[in-house]
Amino acid sequence: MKKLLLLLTFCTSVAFAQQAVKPTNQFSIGGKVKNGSVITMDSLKQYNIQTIGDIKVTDHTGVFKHEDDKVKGILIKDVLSHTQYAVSISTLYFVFVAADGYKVVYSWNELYNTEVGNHVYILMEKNGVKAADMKESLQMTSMMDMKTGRRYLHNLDKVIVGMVE
Ligand SMILES: Nc1nc2c(c(=O)[nH]1)N[C@H]1C(S)=C(S)[C@@H](COP(=O)(O)O)O[C@H]1N2
Ligand SMILES: [Mo]
Repeated sequence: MKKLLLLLTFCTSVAFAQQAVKPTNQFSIGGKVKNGSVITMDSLKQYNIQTIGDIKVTDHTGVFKHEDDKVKGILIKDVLSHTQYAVSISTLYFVFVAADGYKVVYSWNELYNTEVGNHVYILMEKNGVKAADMKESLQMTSMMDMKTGRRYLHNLDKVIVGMVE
């Protein structure tokens, strides 16, 4: 019985543990695209870096976790602008996948056809630290979200373009 309890405790703690961070310094864009590509930390420097300001990060339930200051970033739709799609754009969605497997979704219309898309960034700097020196490496944020933690994705590894069937 004691052994069983120990095993159970172990299993639950593994299930709830946040995975160790794996810094990424590039991400791929693939899926329903005509031209797959790899975006490196270096190639991001060619884009317009905007001063975003401060962001209060909540957890997924809305409880305040921490604040990031002096945030600077690049609009994700600028980075995706070189990508050509193989299908009708209104059915498209983007799955942003982190190195630990955490995933967030945006639709094409959300990014290009609503105000939300004007505030979805890849962070290039926060709290005076450059992205290359952050443990979160390539990090994304959707500034207009109500619960900012949900789509505050650390260690972006790939973008998979999908289509609703
Ligand atoms: N790669 C990755 N990003 C992630 C998560 C994760 O597990 N892995 N958790 C998300 C959740 S649920 C929250 S609330 C925030 C928490 O941000 P913090 O870890 O910087 O406090 O990160 C988000 N981004
Ligand atoms: Mo969370």
